[in-house]
Amino acid sequence: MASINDWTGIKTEEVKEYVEQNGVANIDEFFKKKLKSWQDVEVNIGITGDTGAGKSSYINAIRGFEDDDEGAAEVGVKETTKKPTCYDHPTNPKIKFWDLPGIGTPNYPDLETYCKEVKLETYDAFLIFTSNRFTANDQQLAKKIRSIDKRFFFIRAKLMTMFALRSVKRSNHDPAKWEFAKLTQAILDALPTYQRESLTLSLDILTSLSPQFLQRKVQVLKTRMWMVASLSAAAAVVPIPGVSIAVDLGLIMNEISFYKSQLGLPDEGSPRFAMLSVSTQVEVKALCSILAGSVSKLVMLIAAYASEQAAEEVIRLIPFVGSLVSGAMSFVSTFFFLKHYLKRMEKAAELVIKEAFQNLQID
Ligand SMILES: Nc1nc2c(ncn2[C@@H]2O[C@H](COP(=O)(O)OP(=O)(O)OP(=O)(O)O)[C@@H](O)[C@H]2O)c(=O)[nH]1
Ligand SMILES: [Mg+2]
Repeated sequence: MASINDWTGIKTEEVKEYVEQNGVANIDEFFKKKLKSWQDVEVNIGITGDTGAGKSSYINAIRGFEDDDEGAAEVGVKETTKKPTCYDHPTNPKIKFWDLPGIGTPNYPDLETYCKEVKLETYDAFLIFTSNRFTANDQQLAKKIRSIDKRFFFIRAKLMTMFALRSVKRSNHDPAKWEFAKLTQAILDALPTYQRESLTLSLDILTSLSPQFLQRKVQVLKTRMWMVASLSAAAAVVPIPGVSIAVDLGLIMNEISFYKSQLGLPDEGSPRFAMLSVSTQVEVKALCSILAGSVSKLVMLIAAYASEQAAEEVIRLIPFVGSLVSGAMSFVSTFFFLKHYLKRMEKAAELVIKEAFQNLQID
C-alpha cells in the first residue's frame, strides 16, 4: 500500500491552529467550510495598456458582443474608456474583467496617477494590451505590477484579428472558443494558488474540453482528498461490519458525484453519453453506478482500503486524526478509496474527451 510520499497536498498548519484553539469537537465544521470555500472566490482581472490598444474591443469579442450592442464596452479611436468598468466572463461570473482606461492620455498622463486612479493593487492579475510594439508605458506598467507582487501577461490584441474571430459562427469548431480556452488557462496560471485552485473548480469543463484542463481539475480534486478523509473520520456514522472502522458514506458519495460533474462524465441516457464508444459507456456506467447502487457494496469497497500501516503514518502526519473516535482507519479507507476512484474516473474522462474530439473530426 501507499507510503507517506503518496499523500498529496496535505496542509496541516491551519488545522493545527484550529485544533489548538478549538479542540477537535467541531473539527467537521472547519473542514466543511474549507471544502466549500472555493465557491466564494472571485477573481478580478485588470485589462490595461496604452489607449487605443484594443482593450475594450477585446472584452466585447470574448463576450460575444458587437461593439454597438447594448451592454458592450464602448470602443473608439480616442481615449474612450474613462473609468474602470466591470464585465463578467461569458461562462463564469466569478471571473470579472475590468476594462481600464488607457494609459498615456490627458486624464492619466503618467504611471503614478494611473495606478492611483485605477487602484491597481485591487486586481488579482492583469492582461497588458500592446499595439504593434512595446512602449515605455508597457514596460513601466509591467514593472509596477511586478512590484506589487501580481502577475500579468501581454496580449497583442490587434494581431489576434479579433474581428475575424468574431465573425465565425459559434460551434464546436469556433476558433474563438479555443482562443478563449487559452486565455482562461493563462489567467489561471497568473493567479495565486488558492485562487487558481478555486477557479479551476468553478470552470465548466465542457466549455474548455481539453486534456490539460482535465489534468488541472484532477490536481485540484486531489488536494481536497485529505480534507474529505478527515471529515469522514470526524463525522463517521456508519460502522463497517467486520472491520472496526466507520466512515461517512453520504460524504463520500457526494465527493464522487462532485468528481463526476467536475470531470464531465456524462449521464447515462444523455446525448453526450450516446456518442461514446460502447466500452467507454460501460466504464462510465460502472463508475457512476455506486452513486445509485447498494450501500453494502460501497461499504465493502471502502473497507478494502483499510490499512494499519497507513493509519500509523496518518497519525504521524495529521495528529488530530488519532484523537478522533473512529480515527485513522476511517481516514485511510476514505482517502485511498477516493484516490483509487478518482484515478479511474480520470481515465474514463480522458476517453470521453478523446472520443468527443474524434466525433468533432467526423462531423
Ligand atoms: N484593425 C483592428 N482594429 C481594432 C482591433 N481591435 C480594436 N480596434 C480598433 O482600435 C480602436 C481602439 O479600440 P478600443 O477597443 O476602444 O481601445 P481601448 O484600448 O479600449 O482604448 P481606450 O479605452 O482609449 O484605452 C477602435 O477604433 C477599434 O475599432 C483589431 O483587432 N484590429
Ligand atoms: Mg477602452
